Amino acid sequence: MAALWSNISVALPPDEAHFPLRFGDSVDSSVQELLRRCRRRLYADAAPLSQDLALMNAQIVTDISWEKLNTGTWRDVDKEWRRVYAHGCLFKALALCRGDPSPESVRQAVRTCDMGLLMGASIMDDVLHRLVQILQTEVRRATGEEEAQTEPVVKAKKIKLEVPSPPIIKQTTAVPRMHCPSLEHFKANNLLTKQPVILEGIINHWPALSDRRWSLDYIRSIAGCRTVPVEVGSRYTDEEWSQRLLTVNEFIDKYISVKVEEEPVGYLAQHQLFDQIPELKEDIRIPDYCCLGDEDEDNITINAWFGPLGTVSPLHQDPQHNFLAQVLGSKYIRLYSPSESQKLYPHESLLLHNTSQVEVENPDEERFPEFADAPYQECVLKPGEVLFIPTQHWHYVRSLELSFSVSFWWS
Ligand SMILES: O=C(O)CCC(=O)C(=O)O
Repeated sequence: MAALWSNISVALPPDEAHFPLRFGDSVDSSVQELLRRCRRRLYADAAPLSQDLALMNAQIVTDISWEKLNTGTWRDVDKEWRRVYAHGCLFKALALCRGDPSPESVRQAVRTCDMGLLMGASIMDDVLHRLVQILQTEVRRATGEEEAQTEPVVKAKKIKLEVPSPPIIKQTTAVPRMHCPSLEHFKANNLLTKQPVILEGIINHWPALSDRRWSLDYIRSIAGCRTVPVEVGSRYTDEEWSQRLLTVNEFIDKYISVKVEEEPVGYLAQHQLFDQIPELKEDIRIPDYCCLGDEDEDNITINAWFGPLGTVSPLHQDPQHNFLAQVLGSKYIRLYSPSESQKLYPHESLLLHNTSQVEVENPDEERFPEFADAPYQECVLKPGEVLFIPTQHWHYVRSLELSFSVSFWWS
């Protein structure tokens, strides 16, 4: 474990004088003083009592700043308090790893870094990213040792995937398919005309589909100990829908490795996942066709959609073009042109105005009589296939089995 601290030290400024702690006036001077104390202890000796105090100070900073982050709307949260929170998480994670930390303390430190990454602002050239990578390597090493020491046992929860027969797609409604069209062909026939299409053969070279093929075991090994927000509930329009913070391992154990009817559906639908866990981002590539857009690569939003059989994204539309790439499992997708919006009965509220009130596969014909008249296209998207969803096209998505998709929103 001494090796762990020396690896961590390399990621930190060499001494107190090079460790910046500057905050705006909105941050109380007592909190700034606490942060200075955390810094002092970091470069002082590693005696247990000193570390207990370091942990206590850091905990007070995270508690106070957490209150500030959770008051009012997120938009109005003062960025300085997000910086304070990130610093608090940094000092807390460091205090947890000082001396001879137990594997559980290191796991807790990973969780603390993730909280800082999710809720805090980026600080000190992304120090939390660098720290979490070092800690993750340690968790993997410790987990490997633990597994080697335990007798092999039959895994408690066997993955039970019930694959229903996929819906039959009629020729008249099927989304057309193309194999590796040229950029010019795609631009003329799909982008400019806003026509959906399934692109085949364009992501087979992704490591996620070849030499680092994504599977539950692979995802556990890369991201198992990381804490991520998970959507709980069958769809985001339901009253009881909520978000929870879980590690990827907890998410898999609770929502994926069980029979779907026994548990509420959990969906890891995340805009930040690939920034939070760059190792996963290395397994995918931005489709070349995105270069036809007006914006540069940094403005492309990459989303992860990881969940069990039965996740549903209600019929909705988004303000950008979308390449929805299927990596694991398959999904049933229904598309409606924006010109059909009236027949799709969008919610009245501003917040949900981009979402239809209709349950696509079980519509209430009395409340939504015109829905049945809206023409649509549909498909079953399989691993290695990419669906182009033009901007504002309504889309409904249901996973037919354990599934991981990656979407790219671009303009
Ligand atoms: O895969 C899903 O469940 C939803 C995908 C989606 O809505 C999107 O990429 O915009």
